[in-house]
Formats: sequence, structure tokens, C-alpha cells
Amino acid sequence: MKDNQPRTIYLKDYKVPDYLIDHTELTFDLDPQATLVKSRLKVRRNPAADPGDSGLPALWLDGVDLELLSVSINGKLLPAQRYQEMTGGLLLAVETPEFELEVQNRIAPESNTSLEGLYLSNGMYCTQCEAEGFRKITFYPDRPDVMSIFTTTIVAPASYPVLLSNGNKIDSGTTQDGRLRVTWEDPFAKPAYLFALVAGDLQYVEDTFTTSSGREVKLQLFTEARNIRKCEHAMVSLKHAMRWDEEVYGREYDLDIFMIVAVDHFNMGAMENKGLNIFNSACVLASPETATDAAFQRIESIVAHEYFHNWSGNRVTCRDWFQLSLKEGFTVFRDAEFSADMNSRAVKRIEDVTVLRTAQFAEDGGPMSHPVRPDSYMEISNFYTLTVYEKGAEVVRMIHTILGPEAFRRGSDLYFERHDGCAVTCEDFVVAMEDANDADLKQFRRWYSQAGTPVLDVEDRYDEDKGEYTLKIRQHTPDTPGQKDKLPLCIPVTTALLGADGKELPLNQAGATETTLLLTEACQEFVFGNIKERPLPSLLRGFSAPVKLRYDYRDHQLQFLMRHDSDEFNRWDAGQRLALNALAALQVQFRAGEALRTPDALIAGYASVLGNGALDPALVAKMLALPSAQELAEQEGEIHAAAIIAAREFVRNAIADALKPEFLARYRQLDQRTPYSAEAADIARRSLKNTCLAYLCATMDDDALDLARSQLARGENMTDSASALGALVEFGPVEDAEQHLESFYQQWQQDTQVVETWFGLQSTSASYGTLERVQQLLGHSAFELTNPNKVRAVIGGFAMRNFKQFHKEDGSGYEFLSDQVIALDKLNPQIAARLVTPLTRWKKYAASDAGLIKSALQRIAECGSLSRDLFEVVSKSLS
Ligand code: 0A1
Ligand code: ZN
Repeated sequence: MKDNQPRTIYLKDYKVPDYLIDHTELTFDLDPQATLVKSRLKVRRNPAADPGDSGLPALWLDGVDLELLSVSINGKLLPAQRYQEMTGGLLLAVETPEFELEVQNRIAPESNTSLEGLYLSNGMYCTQCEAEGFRKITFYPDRPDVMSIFTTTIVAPASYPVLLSNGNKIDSGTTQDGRLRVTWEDPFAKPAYLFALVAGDLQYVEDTFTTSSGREVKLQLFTEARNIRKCEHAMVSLKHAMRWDEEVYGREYDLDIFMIVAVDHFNMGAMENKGLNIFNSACVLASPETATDAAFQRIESIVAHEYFHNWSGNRVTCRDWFQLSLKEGFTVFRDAEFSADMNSRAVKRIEDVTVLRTAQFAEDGGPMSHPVRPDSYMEISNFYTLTVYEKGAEVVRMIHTILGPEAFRRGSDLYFERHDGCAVTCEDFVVAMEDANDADLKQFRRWYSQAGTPVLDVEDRYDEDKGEYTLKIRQHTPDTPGQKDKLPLCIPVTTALLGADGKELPLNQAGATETTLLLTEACQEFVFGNIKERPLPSLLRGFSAPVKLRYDYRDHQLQFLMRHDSDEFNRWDAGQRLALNALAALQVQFRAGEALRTPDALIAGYASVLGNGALDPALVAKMLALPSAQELAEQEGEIHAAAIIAAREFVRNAIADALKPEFLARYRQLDQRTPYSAEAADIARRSLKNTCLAYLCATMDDDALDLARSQLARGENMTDSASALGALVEFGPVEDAEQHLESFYQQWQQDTQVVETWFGLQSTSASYGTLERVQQLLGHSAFELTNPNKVRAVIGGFAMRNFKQFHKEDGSGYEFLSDQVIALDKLNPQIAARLVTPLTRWKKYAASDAGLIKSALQRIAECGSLSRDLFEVVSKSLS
């Protein structure tokens, strides 16, 4: 590793900025290798800053990979002794409390493969400034508490007819030498991380939205010409999101124009730049022929997420990056509720909880574990995590549960009103919730500062004579790196009690059948009186808190809950617990060298679900899905990869063989030839149909594989085609799979999004996606190491979603991943640092695997010059 190790930044060291920038005027003269950037800043001493005792402090401007050309103050070129160029920026001596600073610098967008700052994607200029990318564009106080009015002029050759930036277009024309010139002005003060610029030969679709107060907003979605037919779904989703934010949060859009641009090279899903959202193409472009239902739903939720940021993030932003969950946790909660309202609430919740349990719990128990509001970081890009986003959203959800919807809305109204135009903290959010409702969230605040997943151990007893039922709940949060001896949290546990007939028992005189128990102590008892029979508890309904709940349910009780629990989430969860019990027992049998025993209770449970025509088919599909190998790994104290794989494959095959006639009947019933629609009911139907198809194909019987072959041949929509192809790749004969893959590629090779799907189907296949095939894919003409989507599809698919091949006992998967991470780090540190994640969990694996994973990590560590991003993850994982 580097000798000059990256510095750790601490929340406790936060200081207000010394200077404010009232106005930022930027001019870009675009050129792939030599873009000229002129910035003119109106600088003013911050009255809130510490006055100090030695006059005016120097002004620090962040700047990375910039070629400095000149510095002027109040129109006069500054002599070199007045400023100092240092690693990471520029330090300027200051003589007056207010002045105009002009800086000129050059950058090379074409050589920028980090995809932070200004870069080129398929010949289109675009920017990504969150979190600290603006410093790769020009010298600036690149911190979110410096908010400024931006005016941006873009000059480019006529081959770039579309020139965009934030706000409203205020001027355009042609320069003397025939280039195009456009000026934009954003009337809302914003931090530099929300700045955006796009220049390209783009087409657009346009629509309008009339806000609740009657203002007409122009909506434009820009893409390369070949994708122009893939914009409709995002546009519809945007209008739904705009209406929903008015109705549910009273938030109206503020500019006269809202633009979205799709780009192929993008590190994340999308970015909420003011008035000019930039999207990863995969998260905005869709048509029925080319996108799966999952993609349609992802687009709806990401479009909404970015739009919602206009208030939760842009109008009210973060004071510093430790507060990231202020905008992300809140906005994820908002988009989850939006999606729940647009689709099936239970299914959305199940999907989110699955991510949380599989990946966030693993993060919270691993070397990078951190609180929702971290205390320190080396590289902030590493903290765009499931903890900050998803656990952060759960924290907001718990406030919503504890206060109730009306009180929550009062709190959010106060928060937006009180902090509009400001850069604030998570604490400010909680205080607004308290102040608006006269509530006390003192203990609740620990959710922001304590890392780790709390474990709840629940015991119960029933006193027949007294008619009293008691729940005893202990809570415990394990130690995490740098944090020991956690304090009890305030945990809402939504609960109901089921009688022998499967109905909920009344819990009070008014007849309420559900209550939210508020846990505040390490051990607490809750007594329910007037309970006429020994009940079965339905605990943590709707997953009311991000915890691991342990209660010793017997298999027959879980089957009972699967049939009767009126809380759909818990109904699904009962099935998951039943599957987890079966899979845990099978792992033990496998490791003891015993013959594996058929999981009869689980098969019976699945049979009852499959035959229940009254349930939402989307919920049935979720209930029939076994926990992934990754989720099973998260459950284990010590991970035995081979045992997990053997147990899971055995259970899947046993279910497939036992219920083949039922799967076939349901498949036939759901296989309707109706035109594609992305409505929830149709998505639900396809989802269950393709779940049935996957089980049918798992039998490897030719009649079942024929169903997949004919579904693929019909090619009615990408959901059905990709499911059929996936089943053939996983379960069909290799030559057959190869031939189908080849003809699919021939058909779709011009479509980037479909090619990404095609890569992913191969790399994640437990049977087909061997390391050799994955290595071949890296040499495929459609693969680019500089495109994060393709890296995620091939390398990420293999390392994160192909448990079987990645964990081959010879360690070849680990070696492969370390090679790729090392190569990627030179091009795109953010992506390298994310991709290394599967190696960071080495301590949880059984000794032989752990040793191999650790040495793969060590190889990376010994590489010499790692980026700050990768250094942080690797060094924390090895310590
Ligand atoms: N704020 C965006 C996502 C985003 C985050 C970080 C980035 O670079 C480090 C880029 C985009 C969102 O939440 O959608
Ligand atoms: Zn976000």
C-alpha cells in the first residue's frame, strides 16, 4: 500500500466554512482533451465562521487533476506568491472580506475514466459531481454547506447541438468561429455536488405537468437517437411521482423545466442534479421488448427517488457528508412508499427487506460496518452504502411508525419549512419531528449513532387461569469495529396474536387486533390481559424494525402462519423461516456426510401456497422463492459454502419434483397471450408464471425445457424471454444453452441494455457461469472494462450472485476477482472499491475458504499504489 496513507476525516472536526460563495459563474469551452473552464466566484467572509485572531484566513479551494492556468482577484492577475498549489487544491492568501475571484483551468474529459467530474460517454459530455466530483472540474470549496447561485455558459462545436445545465436557459447564440453557446441560470442556491452539464447530439421526448398551484412545468427526457422509443415509461413514472409528492407530502416542483438525460457510462443508478437529473441508461430506458418487469419497476422507483430529492436533498441539503442519510434515508423511504402505493405494498416490502437481510445485515456485521450517520471516513464514495440508504430509510420508517402518519407529515412539513434553502443535519430532522408533535425521540437517536444489527430474543408464556399472555423480549446489539457495549435502542415491534382459528384476537376493549410494542430496555415484558386461549404471536409485522428476531417457532406453527396471518409480510416471512429451518437442517446433514432428507413440511407449505387462488400471484411468487445462497450465508455463524449450495439445490429439486403437476397447472393457467402491460396485475402474473417455469425446468425434464424453448421462441416480451433463456441456461443441456445464447445475442446485439441482461444471465448461472466462461465474456467484443454496467453484469454477477462458481474450493474465483479489482482500480476507483465487497467478508468463512479469500485480499493490498477508495475498504477488511 501507499506510504502516504489517506487521511481519515472525522465528524467531530466539522467547522463551518471560512468563506461563502454568493455567486458562481462558469464558462466551459468544450474539447475532449483540453476543455477550458473559467470560473468567476463572488467570495464573502462567512459571518458565522470563527473570527480567529490573525486576520483573514487563507481561502482553500479543492481541486484534483486540474491544470491551473491563471488566478485573478477583482480583475487583476495574482502573482504566484499569493497562492499555493498543493495536493488536493489551492490555498489563496486573502486581503479583503469580499472579492471576486477568477480562476482558469484545463481538464481532459476524454481521459477521465473515473466517471467523476466531467467525462465523455459515447461521445456525450456529462458530469457527476456527488460527492466530491466538482473538484475535478474546477477549483472550488467543494463541500455541501457552501451554497451558491450558478450561472453556466457552455461553448461547443456545432456537432453538440444539445447543451444543458441546471435551471433555466437564459441565453443562446453562436460564437464568431461558428460554435454554439448556451447560458443557463439556476435561481436556487445549491452546493457544487448538484451541478450538472451535458453536451451531445441528443434527441428528446417532451411532456408537461401542471402543478397543484397551476404552474405548467416542461418535462424533457434526452437520449441518443437509437433509444428515443424507450422513454415513455420513465416519463409516465415522473408524472406519477410529481403528483404523489404533492398529494402525500405537499411538495410542489419549483423550476419551469425538469430534464432527465440517459448516459451509458455511470457509476451509480442516477443523480438528482437540480433540474437536470442524469441517469444510468439502465435505470431510465425501457420498452416491453427490451426491458424486464424488474427493470420497469426499478425505473419507476429511481425516477421517483431522484425527483423526490428535489425537496429532500436539494431544497434542504446536507451540512456535511456524515449527514448523507438525511437526504438518502428519507428519500429512499419516500420512494419505497411511492412504489408501495403504485404496486403491491406487501411485495415491495418483501423485496426491500430481502435486500436488507441479505446485504445490509452482512455489511453491518462486517469490517466496513458503520452507523447510519458515520463518525469517520477516508473516502466518502465508500459510504454510499446499504446502511446509509436502506437502514437509513428503515430509521425514518420507524419514526413514521412510532409517531403515526399524520404526525409524521406535520414533522416533515416543519422540516421543509424550517430548513428550506439550508444545509442541515440528521439531528435537525429528528428535532423537527419532535417539535411538530411535542414528541420525545431522545433514545431513538441512538439508531443514527450505533452500528450493528440488533437481535431480539422473544419468549412467551400463557397463564390460562388469569387469561394472561406475556411476551418477554431481550434486545442486544453486537459489537462492531470501533464500537463496543451498545445501549438499548427504542424499537417498535408491531404485533398481533392469532387464535386457533387463525383469526386475530382482540387486544383491548375497543377490539384493536394489532399493537406496536415500544421496546426501550435491554429486557422487557409485555402483558396482554383477557386472552382466552394460548395464542400464536405474529411478531414484527411488516418488518417494523431492522432487527433479527428470534422466536422458537415450530414448523407446524409456521405452516399455520403461512395460511392464516393477515399481515402479508409475515405470511411470507413464515414461509422464509420454514425454508431457513429446512436449509439449516440439511446443511448439518450434508456436513455430517448423511443422506439428505426431503423437507416435507416445506413442501406441504409451498403446496398450500401454490394452490391458493385467492392470494396475489406476485405474493405467491415471493412465497415460493427460496432464500438466496447469499442470504443463507448471512444467517450462518460460520459459512460453509459447499453445504449451503448442496442444501439449497437439494431443496429446490425436491420442491420441483414433488410439485411438478401443480407448477404445470399454474403455469398453463397464467400463460395468457395478452399484449404487454407494465400494470401491477400483469407483472404479478408473469412473475408467478416464470417462477413456475423455473421450478419446472429444475426437474430437467425435456417436456419442461420445451415450455421454456417455446416461451423463448415466442419472444413476446423481455420478461418472458429472459426468464425462459435463464431457465435454459441454468437447467438445459450445455449445447442447447449455447445455441440459444448465441441466437439471442445475434438478435439483440445492437441494444446495450439487452446485452447487459445477456451478460448477467451467463455470469450468474450456477451451472453455466463457470470461471472459464466468465473469462471468455471479458474478451467479448461487447465487454468494456470502462463501462460500470458491463463490469457489474459480468464480474459483479459472478462474484456477488453466483455463489457456487465464485466459491469453488480451489479459490480460483477469489484470485480472479482480485485481478479484476486491481485492474479496475486504475480506471475507476469507485467501482473497484464496490466490487471487492465479497472478499471483505473472509472472516465469516470456514477456515480453508477464509485463508484463500484473505490471501486474495492481501494480493490487492500489496499492489502498491491503491486508490483511496480501495485502500480504505481493503485495509479495514484486513485489520
Ligand atoms: N445521490 C444519488 C446517487 C449517487 C451517489 C453517489 C454518486 O457518486 C459517489 C453518484 C450518485 C442518489 O441517491 O440517487
Ligand atoms: Zn438518493
